[in-house]
Amino acid sequence: STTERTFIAIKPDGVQRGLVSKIIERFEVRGYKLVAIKMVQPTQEHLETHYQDLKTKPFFAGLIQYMKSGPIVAMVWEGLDAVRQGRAMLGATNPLQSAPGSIRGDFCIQTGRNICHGSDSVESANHEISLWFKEDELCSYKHNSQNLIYE
Ligand code: DAT
Ligand code: MG
Repeated sequence: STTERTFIAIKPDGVQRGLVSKIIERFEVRGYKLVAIKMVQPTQEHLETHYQDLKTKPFFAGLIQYMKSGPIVAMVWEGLDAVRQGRAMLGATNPLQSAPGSIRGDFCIQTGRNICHGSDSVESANHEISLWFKEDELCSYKHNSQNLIYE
């Protein structure tokens, strides 16, 4: 449906490297609708909840350390197949496997500094959106271009 939502975040390295506008632009020009955005300095506890499925991985501590090293830009984007297309637009987890033209494939090199996050399923998107945003931070509105982007 055209109201599918995904949680996309620009990680601390993406912010520090000045890639915020470029990453937002990818989603914006494609036609996805921005429904929430904020800059946030996440806490250890919040990040451990966000990445709870990875807590047994050897890289978990380093991942949390990196993710709390500075502010991130948290966003919700809405549109047709937003979760799956969002993942395709970010590229593979390991940037060495991310196709050129994807965000990771164009702007980063190593898995542990891959500049952006995107939900991997509709279920995790809903979970992540409620973890990062309060209900009243999500804006429901009709995109002016709705009838030009969708038939
Ligand atoms: P993704 O971010 O593509 O959903 P993931 O959920 O498997 O990937 O892992 C979350 C993040 O953890 C990933 O963006 C970067 C880090 N990570 C994953 N695998 C890693 C590894 N083998 N070494 C270091 N960091 C890793
Ligand atoms: Mg993931």
